[in-house]
Amino acid sequence: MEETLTAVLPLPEDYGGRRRSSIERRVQQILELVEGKNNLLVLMHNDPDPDAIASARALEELLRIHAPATGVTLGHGGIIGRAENRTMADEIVPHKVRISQRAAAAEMSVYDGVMLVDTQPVAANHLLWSTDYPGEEVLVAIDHHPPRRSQLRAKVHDVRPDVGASSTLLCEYLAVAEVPIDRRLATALFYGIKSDTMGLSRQTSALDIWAYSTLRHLVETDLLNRIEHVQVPRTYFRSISDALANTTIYTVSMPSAVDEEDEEEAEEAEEILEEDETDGYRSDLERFDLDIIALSRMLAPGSPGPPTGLEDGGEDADGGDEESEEETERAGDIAVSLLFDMPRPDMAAEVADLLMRMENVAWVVCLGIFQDQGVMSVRASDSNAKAGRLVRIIAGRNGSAGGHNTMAGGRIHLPDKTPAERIAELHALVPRFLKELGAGNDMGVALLEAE
Ligand SMILES: [Mn+2]
Repeated sequence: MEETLTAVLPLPEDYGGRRRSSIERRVQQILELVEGKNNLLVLMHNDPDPDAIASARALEELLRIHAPATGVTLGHGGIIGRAENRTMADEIVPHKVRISQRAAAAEMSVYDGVMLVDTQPVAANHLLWSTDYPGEEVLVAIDHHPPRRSQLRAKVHDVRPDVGASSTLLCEYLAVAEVPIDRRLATALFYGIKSDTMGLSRQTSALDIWAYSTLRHLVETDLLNRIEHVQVPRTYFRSISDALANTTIYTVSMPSAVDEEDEEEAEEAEEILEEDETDGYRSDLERFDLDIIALSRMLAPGSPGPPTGLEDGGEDADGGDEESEEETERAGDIAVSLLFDMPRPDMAAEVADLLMRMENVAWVVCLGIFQDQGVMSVRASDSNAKAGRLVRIIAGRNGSAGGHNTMAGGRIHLPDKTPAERIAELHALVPRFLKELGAGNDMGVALLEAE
């Protein structure tokens, strides 16, 4: 009987009427957009993670309840690699389809509408990027990644970078639209938020705390355990062992080390950032997050205090004012891991998360090769760090990158290169990262040989 329990998520008690009607309006818009559509594609980003999977399933449920005549397909490009994510996909979205990069253009013509979750039209990490599908035709984009400077917007475009997970946004939609959710979906959304925010420890807003605490009572514990503690093949440990053997620890000597930055390179970087950087766009919904800070404290007395990113009064995190610059220069260790020939593209992110557990670590940079691409995964411990900005500088014009202050990723395209040349390219990235992080002169010490 427990398994079939369903519930409409209760909204926060002081959830404002304006806020509610704003979400209601968006739901209404979505329903108008899908009217008469028979074959919609809800598209996750490539190499979907738990947040993308849960968000896709939640949007499907919203449509199933409110637009039952609409056919919906859940799809993604890339590979679901991490064992936890594969298990989650098998349990939560066994009906999803994988669309190959090569067939993307042809396959896209089958659908009469596309919605993006956990990504947005201008991002390079989804299949539309490799087709000529017009981004402004995307019906819906619900995402929490910092937006790029672009006019490209979905028809219903809800992008809130202060929120820790797209699953949180979907919880808000489901609650406002009074869609009852079962324990499986609750578990999926809970794990989506948990994994994107590392259990509310990074990039967390008041809305995340609300969703997390509300979902917690509905979680199917067995299912969550099956996903979170899935067993892995022996080869997994070899990959981790190789990664650790190729990890070097560098130390930021002095905060002033960044002064040595080469002027020319800095100018080039600024140019790239001007094209790509977050433009500080804020959804009109975000400011309402302030309304429920008090509530969130009540809900989660053991939570890590007021969510970061809200105290700055809504200033753009990339504003670069002197004070916060100084705070970010706090010294700490930099762990750099090189992963040659990764079995799957999300290996770099997994190793990066693991290395973040190291004492005194300020930055983790994992660089790997998957097929003909260099994969970068960066983590920072300081919530004011600019990890997204860092990977955009490094990726430059020869790649794609994006992310938040504390977590970011990117790809560098390395076609027409021999395996040895790809490895050389990867090695060449290390001094560039170290220079940006103020450790350009440090020789480093191997992790497994360090004290
Ligand atoms: Mn996400």
